[in-house]
Amino acid sequence: MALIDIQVPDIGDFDEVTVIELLVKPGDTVKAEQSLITVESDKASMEIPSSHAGVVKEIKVKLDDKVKQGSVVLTLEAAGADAAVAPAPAAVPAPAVQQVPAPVAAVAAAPVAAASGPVEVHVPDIGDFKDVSVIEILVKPGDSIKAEQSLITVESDKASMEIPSSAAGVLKELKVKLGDIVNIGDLLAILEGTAAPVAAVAAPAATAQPAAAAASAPVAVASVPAPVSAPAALPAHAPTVAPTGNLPHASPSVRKFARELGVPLAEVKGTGYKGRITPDDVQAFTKAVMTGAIRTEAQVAKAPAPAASGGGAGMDLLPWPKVDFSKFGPVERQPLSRIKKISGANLHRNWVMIPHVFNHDDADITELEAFRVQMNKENEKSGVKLTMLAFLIKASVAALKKFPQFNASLDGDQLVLKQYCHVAFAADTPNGLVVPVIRDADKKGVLQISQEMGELAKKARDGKLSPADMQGACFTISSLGGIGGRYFTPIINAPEVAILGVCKSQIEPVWDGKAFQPRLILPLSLSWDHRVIDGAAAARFNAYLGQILADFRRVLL
Ligand code: CAO
Repeated sequence: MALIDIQVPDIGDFDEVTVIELLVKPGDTVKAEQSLITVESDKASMEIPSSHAGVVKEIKVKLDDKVKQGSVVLTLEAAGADAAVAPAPAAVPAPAVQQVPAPVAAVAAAPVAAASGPVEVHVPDIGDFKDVSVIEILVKPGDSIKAEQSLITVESDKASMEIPSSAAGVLKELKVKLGDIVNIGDLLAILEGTAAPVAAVAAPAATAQPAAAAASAPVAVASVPAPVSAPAALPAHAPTVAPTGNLPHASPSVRKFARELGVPLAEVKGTGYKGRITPDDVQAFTKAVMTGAIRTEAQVAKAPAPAASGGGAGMDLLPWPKVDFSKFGPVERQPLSRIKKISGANLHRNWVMIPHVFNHDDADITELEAFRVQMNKENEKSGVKLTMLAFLIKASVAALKKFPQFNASLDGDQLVLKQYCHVAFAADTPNGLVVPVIRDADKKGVLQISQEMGELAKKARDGKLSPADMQGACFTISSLGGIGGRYFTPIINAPEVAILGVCKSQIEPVWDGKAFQPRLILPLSLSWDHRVIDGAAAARFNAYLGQILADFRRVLL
């Protein structure tokens, strides 16, 4: 198998063109004359075909590279008969657009216009291209046209090109419309006014270009096989779709304009003929990005993952710091537990999406704790221990009944007020945090709640909670009372709208109007969703909770 360098063939007067699309990748099997890359000048885009069949070994160009005749595009491992001719890459077929003259050349070749009166502008020599479609009209009657200004864009199955005016003047009449098929010599437009002889504007170097191109490119365009499917270079794919490696449907000047502005054309919705992207589309896209109405895919990719399935705030945060901790000392890596991964994602979403506010308060539980201790002494033999958390659940139920907006969830623009009262409690387990639910806590006594809590806490520690054990909560309590601390700010367990954090009670001096009394004070921390709950309601909720805990008889009221 011989390795062949596939080079850019004679592309006429195009000195240097930009690689705008790679159509193959290493490992691809290509046929002779199959398009390998698309290149673009400021007036035309064209595909560069392979001179041989074989397997692509290495691509030698990348996007935005400038190439010209003789530049190596890729290395091919030639197949079959091609291998035999491998050493002779000179037999490069002409690129699809090879015989399309540079527009300037076309200007030069056009008849010289009269200095005044109507001037006819015809389709210049566009090489071997026959029956090309008008895909874009770039001017309208009444426009002042400069010599060499592009009038229309035409497209063959391999290239699109802009056809310039051979004279200056005011456009009186356009003789073609979108979708028309045109050929060399067809009347394109009539100008009047200050017509300028084209000889004055034609680039002399370009004058001989069509002929030179034709001469240096004996392989006729006709020998380039028609593409198997839709035109490969300019597919009319939905512009909103992520880039697929195909070019968006836009003329070279529009693409140049987009490049200058840094607009990703693949994301622009074309409103032109057959979905083509117009300069206005590029401008509208730029404006929309600048005003924040839309984000480019690059911006979206840089932003963190959406916080919830319903979309989320894409915050342009800095990437997470990557630190090689071993530089600073020995480390050990442990994978996160399944629970930590799941709860972490939920906590993150809830923290980011819910506007949390925190209220802290104190409850005097002196009498309640004395009652609890006494009850536990009396019921020692029952095996069920009354816990402070069970009292807190029962007290919360009373507060939820009094302030129904705490027993609610947001659903779009609606508040779902729940007629039931399931209360969850956070349980610390060796594998991470879980949140089992006491169902219908409003229908249960503190003893039953204590018992169920004990069972659920055990199940949690044993990793045996079922999904049903952790669903349907209206409100959650997170108690660190058995551990310590004063106050904290628990994260709301969405779609609930509030969570109560409880810390360790301790004896504190409380002024009774005459003297300081030693009282058992329980610190309460309420986190609430400000979209649903107001600060005053939160303060009332906490105060009411405090009153109940101070005198549990109020639960009966
Ligand atoms: N103040 C002072 N002491 C308290 C107290 C409080 N608020 N709450 C409990 N205690 C005491 C109990 O009386 C008990 O003491 P005794 O053994 O002398 O009776 C001791 O602390 C241990 O209580 P406990 O923690 O076993 O029981 P509990 O009912 O208070 O809590 C459970 C059960 C499952 C909630 C708890 O084990 C737990 O997992 N807590 C951690 C929850 C958590 O991680 N929250 C943070 C989540 S982040 O939002």
